[in-house]
Amino acid sequence: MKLKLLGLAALLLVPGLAASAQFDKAMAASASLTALDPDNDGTVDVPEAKAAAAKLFTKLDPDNDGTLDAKELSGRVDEAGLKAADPDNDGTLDQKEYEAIVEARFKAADPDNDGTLDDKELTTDAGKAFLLLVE
Ligand SMILES: [Ca+2]
Ligand SMILES: [Ca+2]
Ligand SMILES: [Ca+2]
Repeated sequence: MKLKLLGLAALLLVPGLAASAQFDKAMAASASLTALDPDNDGTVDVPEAKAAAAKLFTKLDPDNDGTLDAKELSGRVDEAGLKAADPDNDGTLDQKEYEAIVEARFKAADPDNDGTLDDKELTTDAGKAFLLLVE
């Protein structure tokens, strides 16, 4: 059910770029990219990143209290990162705070600034840091 929803959201949000070059790119995509790219255009855009992050957030939050503490984050966000992303300073991240880190890492991993991450961008250090939060 969730997957269906994600697909629908992607359909609504992705502009009609139906180039065969993109299809080729998608065919050569890594497993990470494939999982993050429900619309199969060969790149991860912000809505796709947020959808994946929301899914992982739920998975990381077994006590279901709507926040992630350092233990639940298990190294995905280090102590300094947690502090920086936690303005209310309660030692946990709620989904919005988590999303903010995802967006920051997305931007850091997108040096060409086209608003999408391709397979190559995902393999950089910044790309890997981003992947930690979404898969
Ligand atoms: Ca995509
Ligand atoms: Ca929790
Ligand atoms: Ca890019």
